[in-house]
Amino acid sequence: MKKDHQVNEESKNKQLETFRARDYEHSMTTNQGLKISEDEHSLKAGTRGPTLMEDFHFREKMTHFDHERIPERVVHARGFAAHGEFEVYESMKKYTKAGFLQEPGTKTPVFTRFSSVAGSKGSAETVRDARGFAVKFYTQEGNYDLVGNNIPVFFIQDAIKFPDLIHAVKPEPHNEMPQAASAHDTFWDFVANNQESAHMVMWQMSDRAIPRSFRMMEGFGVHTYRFVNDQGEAHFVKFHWKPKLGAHSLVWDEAQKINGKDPDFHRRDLWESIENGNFVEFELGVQLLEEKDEFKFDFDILDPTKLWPEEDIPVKIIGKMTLNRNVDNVFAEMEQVAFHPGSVVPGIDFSNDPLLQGRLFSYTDTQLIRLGGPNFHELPINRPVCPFHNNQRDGYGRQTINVGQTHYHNNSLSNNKPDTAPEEDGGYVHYQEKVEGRKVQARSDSFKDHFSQARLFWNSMSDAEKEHIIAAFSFEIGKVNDMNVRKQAVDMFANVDMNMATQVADAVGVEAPTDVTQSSESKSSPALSQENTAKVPDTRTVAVLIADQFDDEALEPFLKASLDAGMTVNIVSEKFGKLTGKNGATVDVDETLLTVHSVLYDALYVVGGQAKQQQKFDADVADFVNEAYMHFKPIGSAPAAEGLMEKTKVKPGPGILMDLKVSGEGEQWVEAVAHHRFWDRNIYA
Ligand code: HDD
Repeated sequence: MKKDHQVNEESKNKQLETFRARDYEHSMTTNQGLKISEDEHSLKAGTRGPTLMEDFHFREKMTHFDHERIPERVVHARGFAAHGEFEVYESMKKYTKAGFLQEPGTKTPVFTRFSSVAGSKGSAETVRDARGFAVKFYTQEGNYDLVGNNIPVFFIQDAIKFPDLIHAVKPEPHNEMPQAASAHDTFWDFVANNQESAHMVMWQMSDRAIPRSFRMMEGFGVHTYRFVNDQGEAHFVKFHWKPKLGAHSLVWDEAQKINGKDPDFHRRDLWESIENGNFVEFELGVQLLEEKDEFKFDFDILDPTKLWPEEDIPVKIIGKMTLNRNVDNVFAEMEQVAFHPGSVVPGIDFSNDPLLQGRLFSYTDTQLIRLGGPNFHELPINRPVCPFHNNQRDGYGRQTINVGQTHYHNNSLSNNKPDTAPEEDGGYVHYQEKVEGRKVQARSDSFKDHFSQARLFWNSMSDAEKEHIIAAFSFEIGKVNDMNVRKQAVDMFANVDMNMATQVADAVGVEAPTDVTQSSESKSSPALSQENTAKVPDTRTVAVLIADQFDDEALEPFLKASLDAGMTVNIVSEKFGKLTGKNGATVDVDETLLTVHSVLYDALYVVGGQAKQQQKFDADVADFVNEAYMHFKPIGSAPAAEGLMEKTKVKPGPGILMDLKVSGEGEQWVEAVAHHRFWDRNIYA
């Protein structure tokens, strides 16, 4: 029986529709369907008397409310998700029999959740942290979950250490501080005493850990997986998601301020992009390795603290994911979605990476407590779009009414149904890797080099990225109270780069490392630097700082060029309402200098004008501009804003477009915005 993989990408949406309830179209009832006549006053013995037990509506409403929280995810509690589809560009038939990867053009519904790792459910979003990147593909052969991060390596090599890592990074147990931050004693104590973390910590201290947007970060499956084709031949594979908008980051000072100005910055960005029709695109890439090449590298391909340099093993782009639909209900969809790296389809298999092996246990286990029992697969968001049948029964919240006398296998009463499927009919058969070995609790010697790739990463960074890493180490280790832990952490990173560690030592007040040998790795991988990423103006946010009697001749062509290039423009003034230009053009104010802040925008255009409170307006605009300047952002100013600009710190230099009167497509402006940040601006001059 051949399956049709040309799935309608709407299949998941259609399935979800059968569960949607539009309460707002109906009268109120109890959960038993009884119409309710009163929802303001509980049933009392007299208007001033006690509430009566028989008020079943009060009891039901209150009981439900009392139980409406579930445990947050033990990690990745703070996140946001969207629906979309995945489309194949190139058949992977040669490598895998996975049905959804066979034919170019095949579309599969997906649900993708991005998250930060350490913070709790209500934490701010632009913290320094890895970001989760979990994709559920609803294929015709069952759900396939690619549960990755925006960093291609991990802190530890063996899953048994995961509880230790997470205990160390989460708020400290005696005072529950700090929230959503790795800048504290226990994290750095863990790092210094578990040096396998070196490579990932380098990424964590880099700009990668403060992404500008969920839409502007890469995703990685991290582990080595296997593709298996219909001949039973296997390739090792690593998965990559490449954002069409490129990988871009915030500045640390900006990230911290955003956490106050808009703690929902990343989810708002994702939500609004989709609402505005700016659908979010990531291309899926694979690195493929023949089995015979398993031992060809100077690292172990099973070690999750190692990446495969793209220059050595190219990333083949095989398809594209487009996120194009926001959820209807955050709890029902995002909170109840259950990902699991063990959810695979025929043609995708595991490797012996000991981190992956442990994850295969942990995810179902965590859902049992988080979602309250073994039937979480029946929740609408988790249901496969293909049928599912087995002899599993009962348990809390069971919804399926399994009909029939038998629920065991083998049986004769039901003709041995549901029966297993042979491989040729789509039955999953584990890859028959030959394994030999003694039962030992040990780490392979091939996993013991912790610093070469940490240095490869360092070697690959631009000067600006290196500066940011040194500043991040200085901040984080500077927040550690125990001087001994500070010293251990600094010493550890002298293995990566002595000069870097010496600068950090100086900043955090410990002695420079002496007895440490820096890694001799001399290679670099240009693909690891965000300097080499895609730079486009699309969806960049621009604030226009403006008041009445503005220069309409400057504004109009500017707006046109910016909007044509796909930017989102906000008119920001001292108060809401309409502004009128010198020549009579009018413009509506979108935000005020009170409701928004410089850190919430990618770029500024200063137009100025006559404000009601001119002095205050000028001072607020100067603050706005100065922040953007210190955050290396593109700033343009209209000729009439010259006086206003003189009140700011801004000096001519990279990304500063004074007297900007856009004409035509405004190439210079568009290019500046696409450039993202001008790191070569000397902000202290
Ligand atoms: Fe994990 C959640 C990614 C190692 C145990 N993990 C979780 C999520 C992501 C990752 C993206 C959030 C899924 C969602 O949005 O619901 N985890 C990773 C990556 C890892 C990794 C890329 C290393 C390569 N994780 C890892 C290990 C263990 C776990 C080694 C335990 C052995 N992870 C969990 C968990 C979570 C989880 C406790 C918490 C909530 C959940 O699973 O559903 O089971």
